[in-house]
This record gives sequence, structure tokens and C-alpha cells, in this order.
Amino acid sequence: MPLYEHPYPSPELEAQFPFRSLDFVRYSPLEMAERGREFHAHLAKRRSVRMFSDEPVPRELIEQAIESASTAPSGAHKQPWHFVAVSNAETKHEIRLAAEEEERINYLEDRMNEEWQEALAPLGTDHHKEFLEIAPWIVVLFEERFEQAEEGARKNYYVKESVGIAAGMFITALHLMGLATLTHTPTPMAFLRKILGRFDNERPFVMFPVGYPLEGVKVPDIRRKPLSAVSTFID
Ligand code: IYR
Repeated sequence: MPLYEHPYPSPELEAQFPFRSLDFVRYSPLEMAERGREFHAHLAKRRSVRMFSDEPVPRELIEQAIESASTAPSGAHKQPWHFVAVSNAETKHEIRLAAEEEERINYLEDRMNEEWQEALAPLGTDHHKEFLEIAPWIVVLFEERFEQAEEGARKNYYVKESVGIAAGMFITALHLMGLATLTHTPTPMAFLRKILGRFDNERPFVMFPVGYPLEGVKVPDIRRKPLSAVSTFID
């Protein structure tokens, strides 16, 4: 008896669309455990950074991280993301001014309610976003709600999920290369589309200042939830 009654791809499907054999690497059980441990130990050191050095970062490293992010799985393989990487000082200045204006309203004119402000208190964030100018790169990740095809606009699927996964992989790639970032969402972010001259089918999803941490920078002394709090196993 074969394991599967309904093999994938079916012969009809394979006659219609191209398929190829999976290129997959298997490790010994020992290697698997070791790789998992090492990866976790490395990721456990990642922290969001809010004070960057102005030391330049080569464009190739940013390109590399975007290529890694772009391997993310996506709904119907539409890859509904676009990364805009900015190192131009004038553009970064414009972004900082616009972000600070939105955040000034959030923090000083109470656009964030009390509960939200309370949750943020231990992080000590405020409307000053100097790092947007000082970090050598600002990478803005746009989600594409539609795909511009020749016949007109076509809907993309599971856009937030797909772009969220790509964002996670981008952050991971940067960290593994030895770069720091911050998941930054100045709200609302519509100004980014205008400043960066992006199209109507795109919407800013998140932005990432990227660089080296400023020497001696401090981060909040927070703990991560233990495995037992973030998982349930049904064996
Ligand atoms: N966008 C604001 C507020 C903010 C919101 C969350 I949720 C954070 O984790 C941190 C900050 C800002 O960037 O300051």
C-alpha cells in the first residue's frame, strides 16, 4: 500500500504545470539538535536597538538581507512585498521629520490611549526619532495589496501574513550578518508612500532603521516567555 492515496502532484497537474524534485538536506539527529540549539542561542541575542552608530553599512549587506527575506513563503507565491532601502541623507531627513510629526500627535496629543501609553512606559519611547537620520539605512517594507498585471490589477492573497513572514526573515538575516535593527511603525505611515514615490497598490507595512548599535547602547532588561507559556503540545 502506498502511503498516499492522492499523490501530489497528480499526473494531470504535472502535465499542465512544471514540477521538479525537491532539493532537501537531511542531517543526523545529533546535527539537527545542535543546529537548532545554535540557531536559538544566536537568535536569543537579538534585541531591538534604538540608538544606532552612523558607521556606514555596505549596500551589499542590505541586498543580501532582502534576498533572504524574499525567500519567504507567500499566498499563491505572489511575493507581495517591496523593500525600499534608503541611505540618501535628504530622504532620511524627510522621513524623520514626517515620522516625528505623526508621533508628536500620538504621544503629545493623546492619539494613543492611556492603556497603550502604559504598555509602552517601560520602553521609554517618545516622539523623538533621531535614529531615522543617524542609522546608515532605513528600509521600508511595503505590502502589495494588488499585483499590477498587463490586464489590470489582480488581487494578492494573505498579504499581511506573507509580508509578516518576510519581515521576520529580514530581521533574522540582518541579525545573523551582525547588523541591528528596530521594527518601527510610526503611525500612520502613509507619508512613506509619498516621500518614497511608491504606487497606489502599495502600503507601508513596517520600517527598519538598520546599522550597527551605538557603542555602549542600553536596551530594556526584558525576559522572553518560557516555552511552556508560548506552546502547547498534543502528543
Ligand atoms: N509608533 C510609536 C509607538 C510605539 C508602539 C509600539 I506597539 C512599540 O512597541 C513601540 C513604540 C513609536 O514608534 O514610538
